[in-house]
Amino acid sequence: MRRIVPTLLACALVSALGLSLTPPPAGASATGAAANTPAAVNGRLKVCGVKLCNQHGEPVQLRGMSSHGLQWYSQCLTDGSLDALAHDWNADVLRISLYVQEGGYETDPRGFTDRVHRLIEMATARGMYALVDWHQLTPGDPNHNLERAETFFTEIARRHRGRTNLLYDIANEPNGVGWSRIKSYAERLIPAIRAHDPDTPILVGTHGWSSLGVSDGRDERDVLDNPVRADNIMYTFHFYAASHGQEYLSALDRASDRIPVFVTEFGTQEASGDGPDDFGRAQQYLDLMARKKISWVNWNYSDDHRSGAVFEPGTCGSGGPWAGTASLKPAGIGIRDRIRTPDDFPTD
Ligand code: IDC
Repeated sequence: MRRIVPTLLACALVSALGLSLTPPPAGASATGAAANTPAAVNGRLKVCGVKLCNQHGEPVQLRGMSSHGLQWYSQCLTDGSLDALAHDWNADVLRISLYVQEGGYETDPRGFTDRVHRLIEMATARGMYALVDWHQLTPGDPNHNLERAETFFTEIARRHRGRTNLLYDIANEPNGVGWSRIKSYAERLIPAIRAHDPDTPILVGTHGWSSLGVSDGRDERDVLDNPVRADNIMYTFHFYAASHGQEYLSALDRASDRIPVFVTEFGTQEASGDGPDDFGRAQQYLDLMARKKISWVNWNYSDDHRSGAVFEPGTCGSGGPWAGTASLKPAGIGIRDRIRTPDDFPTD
């Protein structure tokens, strides 16, 4: 509500004064975002040193949710569920998780690209950032999907380049492949995107399932020694609190002093996205990310049976209830509480 009220007041004022509503309409920016929302307050994001900065050049931390795979859980992404995400959870960002394999993009490029267009519009209408996630996973070498990624991101970049509320995640979780192969993938794909959209920050997955190499017995030095040659990029880090302990936490802490890091996926449970939650360990990560303004996205906004899906099974099929905690699993209750805490978005 606190984000909606000023919009309604502004609309009432405008109509009381008989002002013209075009263009842009009251309560919306030129990009179509609602006023007084995370996307309107912060505007276009830009990587500044090792932080993510808003349009005022100030570091910000975004917090939000990832969808589950669009090929499985599109029914959890409705007007009602996204209203709840934006206005009840107060999320800043929706990660749109487009699997490439496993029945995803490769089976119907046109249909899935259109679905992503629509979800970008739905996130935008609610004042959230839209994080477009190219969810390659198996095979783990992102080069396997390079041509598909060029086709997909070219269309996304051409269509949405005027928006200021986008982020691109070009490789969800590279695995079974060394850092240098991921770097060369990024250095081929990034220019293809930049040709159409020079300004949107681009997030690059790291080796070992986006663990900065830790899951492969390596670490962030591979990236530090051989960074991607591109501006306005960040590196991604994923963790699952019940599986990934101090070694991962320390790597995130060290790396985020040296390179821009965005946690595009994490869970409070095991790496399977299931099993018992470890809220104590998760809290250590959340505290670290708050202190260093590391943006994060939690997995996932669906009613899958696994413990990491925030809704109880059956919620999406019955259309909610979306707001409040009635339909939430324990992980969902915890993560909603955390996302709802006030944002700290400096404006000068
Ligand atoms: C899991 C889903 C599960 C699905 C599986 C298929 O929870 O329903 O069957 O993917 O690949 C990741 C991946 C993410 C995983 C998630 C949980 O990015 O796709 O989702 N996870 O295992 N990395 C670490 C954990």
